[in-house]
Amino acid sequence: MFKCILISVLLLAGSLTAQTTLKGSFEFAKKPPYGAVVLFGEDKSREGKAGSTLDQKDKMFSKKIIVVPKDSNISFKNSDMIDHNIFADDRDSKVKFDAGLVAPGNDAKQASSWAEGTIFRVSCKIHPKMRSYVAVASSAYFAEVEFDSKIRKASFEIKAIPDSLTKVNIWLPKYEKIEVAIKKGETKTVELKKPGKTTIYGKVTLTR
Ligand SMILES: [Cu+2]
Repeated sequence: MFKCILISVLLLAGSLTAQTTLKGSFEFAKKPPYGAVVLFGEDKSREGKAGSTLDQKDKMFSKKIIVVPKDSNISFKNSDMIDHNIFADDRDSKVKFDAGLVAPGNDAKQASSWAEGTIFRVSCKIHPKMRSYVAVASSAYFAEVEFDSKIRKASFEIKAIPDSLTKVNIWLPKYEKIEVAIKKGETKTVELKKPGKTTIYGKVTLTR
């Protein structure tokens, strides 16, 4: 009996230490994009599970970028006192839909059947300045990173990452997708580029 408890405690301690935190920071030379998504793409445990909510308040989307699992849904909520519309007509990803008018206090649900890794822009036809990005990712280990056009720097953290996950994926709208292997105790810096271009727009430093 005692031996059994001792083994359980040891197993529990083992599983606790087999987790790490990823800390990272972005830095851009000029105006940054809206946001970035950093994730451990090997994990797909949220696929088909609970959806994500993107709210609208004060004529703004509540997030600049949002992660939504594949085969789930995204709920566009309206917390303003005025009507909003949500649509996507994204040239790069070919995502196209129009959720119609969303009245104050209501929401519109959109199924997320897009492929893992899809990133697209959503906007409001009534308020052309409103903009946000949706990234389709089913990992439970991710960070939604928002950038301020004036600050040009942002940091993030992903906690309780199992040691079995070794690859970090970094996605930014209109940028080249990055995959980098990182183990416990390592620090790596990666350059941020756009497809077909040699210009370095910024960098991201990761420490695990
Ligand atoms: Cu609007």
